[in-house]
Amino acid sequence: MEEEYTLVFLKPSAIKRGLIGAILSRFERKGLEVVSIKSIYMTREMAEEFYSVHKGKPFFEELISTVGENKIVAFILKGRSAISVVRSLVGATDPVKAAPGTIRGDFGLDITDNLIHASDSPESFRREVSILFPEFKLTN
Ligand code: 3AN
Repeated sequence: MEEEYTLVFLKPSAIKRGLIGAILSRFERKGLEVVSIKSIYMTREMAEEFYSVHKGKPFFEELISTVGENKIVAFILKGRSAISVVRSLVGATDPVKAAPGTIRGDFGLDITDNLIHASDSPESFRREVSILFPEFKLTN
């Protein structure tokens, strides 16, 4: 598998708990390159667009209020099979079920406020990057 890009963002609760360094260091230790990093205010509109595939689901409102109208830290990572590597470091959606040693398994408990988002496919990466890093070009 060629080098690929993935997008990660830390949800507001991870920032409030002071977990930026602890989480980022796991990706760096693994050997992923931090291509870009930013701290941004995610508006409700951005959150609704970002999570539009979940619109209509019972947890949608809670999800939007968990991440919207608040500061997030987003980064673009690059490396061999970066999308699947990052998703395994992140762990299962429900932190109760996430394996110990994963980010959600070690730091989380709430299913909606599960600390971190990571792209699940190259298509998702392209869509997500256009929302959070509209200036990003694949030549980076
Ligand atoms: P993941 O972030 O593990 O890829 P997705 O894409 O299925 O999970 O869901 C996006 C976000 O929606 C999750 N990070 C979580 O915040 C929330 N979510 C997903 N499934 C549930 C659920 N069953 N109950 C509550 N919140 C959920």
